[in-house]
Amino acid sequence: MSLVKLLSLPELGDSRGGLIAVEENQTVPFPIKRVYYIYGTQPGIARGFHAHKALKQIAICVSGKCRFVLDDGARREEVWLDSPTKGLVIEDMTWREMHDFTEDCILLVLASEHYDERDYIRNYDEFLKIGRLK
Ligand code: T46
Repeated sequence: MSLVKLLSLPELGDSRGGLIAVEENQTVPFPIKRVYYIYGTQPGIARGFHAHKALKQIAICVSGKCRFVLDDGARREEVWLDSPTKGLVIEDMTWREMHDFTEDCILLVLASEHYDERDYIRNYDEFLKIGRLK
């Protein structure tokens, strides 16, 4: 199975413009405890470069685009988030990198847990080691 799991978010807009609704335990397969957004990423800057032990997330580029790299220690796959209708499911124990942000990119993230730095694995070798123990 592919590491890239995309939710297709239905467009509810009309002639006035776009509208997309995202609902806990319906569109998103977990209770949403936190929402954050990344914007104004400077040219040439890449972000991420970590995994989470338990956190699950859905990432949506509500404006602009960026390229995600996902890695489970055995496979590395990439996907462009280039539409507000695409929700990328990022499972726990998945290394993620975000590259090639456009100037107008607003990356919205829905998270299954509150912020906890102890859940981060920011070293790739440690990520591989913990993954092998699981
Ligand atoms: C992820 C990708 C997609 C907080 O204090 N609270 C928060 O909820 C978040 C997300 C971050 N922070 C602090 C932690 C750092 O001092 O904000 C700073 C920047 O976070 P970080 O370097 O982890 O940002 P990214 O863009 O590398 O990663 C973020 C999320 O942290 C991460 O969970 O999966 O976006």
